[in-house]
Amino acid sequence: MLKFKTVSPIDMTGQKIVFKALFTENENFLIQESELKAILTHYIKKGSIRIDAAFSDWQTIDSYCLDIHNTNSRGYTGPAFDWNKFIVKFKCAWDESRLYFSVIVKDDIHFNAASKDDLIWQGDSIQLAFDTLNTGTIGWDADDNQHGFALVNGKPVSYCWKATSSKFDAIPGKEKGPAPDIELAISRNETEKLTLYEFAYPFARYSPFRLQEGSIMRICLVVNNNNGDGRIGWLETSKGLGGNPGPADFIKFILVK
Ligand SMILES: [Ca+2]
Ligand SMILES: [Ca+2]
Repeated sequence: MLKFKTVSPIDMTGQKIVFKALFTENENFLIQESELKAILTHYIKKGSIRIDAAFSDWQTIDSYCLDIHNTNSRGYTGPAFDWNKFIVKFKCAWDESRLYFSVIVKDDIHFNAASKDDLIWQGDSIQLAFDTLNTGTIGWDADDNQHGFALVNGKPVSYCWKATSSKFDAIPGKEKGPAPDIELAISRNETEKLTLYEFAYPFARYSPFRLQEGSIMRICLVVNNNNGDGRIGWLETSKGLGGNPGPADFIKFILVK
């Protein structure tokens, strides 16, 4: 194993690193450049997070930001939107049995009028996909999943567009549809213009990923924006979900203590 230190902490902002290896036998160099970036997800003591769309229980966890630098508006033809007005801060954490997310969305107008749960992505909403075995395939694979969360007419809604295959864990009934086993709270603060999401994935929803220090998968988080006149676009942690789907572009998601 090769240990090294980075100039600044590893996060979603890529740091360019260059590995240079000298082979003494023939004095040839091997130079490899790569961009180091990842979401580091910290352990939190079991029972410390309450799913209530209130975030005082997340104070010890650092947040990641998505802003104008993370926008994608593919397919949108409406009036120009100032993406400085739409900002997301999110956090993630794990304990021995659940994977937790909190997402704060600064959004002047919350709009989601989905007539069916599988259409929640067209309004203000979250889409979250896991590549649980970190395979990074070009298209979807049996170990990938995709869920969504939205406040529709004041009511929190969750939906599973793709579940991981039960061949990994023999858990039956993992198919498209509502995901009531994901504990979910969403609230809207009209004074502050904030939409607050908090949710926890149980085993059936992250399996075959394992909750232990050093576990790695790939994820993509998309936060859609609609102000009442169609899906303007979205903020994303990477490509691979809002547009052409597939985990090849997803960002690494690493469990640390
Ligand atoms: Ca909470
Ligand atoms: Ca909106």
